[in-house]
Amino acid sequence: MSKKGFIFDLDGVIVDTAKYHFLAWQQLAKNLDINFTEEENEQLKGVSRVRSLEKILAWGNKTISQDLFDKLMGEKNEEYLSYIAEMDESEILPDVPKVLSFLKDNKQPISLGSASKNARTILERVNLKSSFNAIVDGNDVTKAKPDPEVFLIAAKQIDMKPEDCIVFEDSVAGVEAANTANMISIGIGSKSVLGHADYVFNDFTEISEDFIKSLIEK
Ligand code: B16
Ligand code: MG
Repeated sequence: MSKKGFIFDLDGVIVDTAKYHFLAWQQLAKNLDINFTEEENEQLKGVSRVRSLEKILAWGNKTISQDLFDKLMGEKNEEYLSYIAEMDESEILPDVPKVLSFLKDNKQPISLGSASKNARTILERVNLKSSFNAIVDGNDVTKAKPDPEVFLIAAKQIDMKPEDCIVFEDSVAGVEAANTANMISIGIGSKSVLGHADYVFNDFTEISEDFIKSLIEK
């Protein structure tokens, strides 16, 4: 069988941590008297921590000092980590382990490509760290998605050319990053949001082994 590089986003693809980000950002917004909605939280998917806080402050028409900004970012992360600490394997999204095992059995290199600085902790919690040949996350990049940097580094770490890589992504910015990197983009979510991806599936239960084989042989 030929070889392709498979790059997975984390939040929204492997686990649903958006709900924990939401709870932590909501607490922060409440303390600042800002009304923060689930719709707004949707717009923070794939967006870095710094940029997320900038957006929340802009929605609430608030300006704060750099010191307070840094303090709030720290507090938000502490709260987020308290939810992460409770995670276990039951939070892995349906059929993700099946797809990872299929790729491993067929000797396909696998990398993580996430914006999160907590990616390694999350993978450890859900016991998936050893499924990845490389892990590239928010600590390894200088430019956030939609910049392709995270996926280009991931491709390099698994010794694959960008055009031989396939990216699974749930965010608009992430799909854009994969497209810019000249990789095949597979959107996980709704077609109405991720219409710019090469393929879109609601979740991994819709992705067949035959489809993955066809990508490998492409
Ligand atoms: P952290 P992904 C992203 O992860 C999340 O979708 C986004 O909501 C979050 O703000 C970002 O990570 C940074 O996360 O605060 O843990 O560094 O989807 O790229 O895996
Ligand atoms: Mg994501």
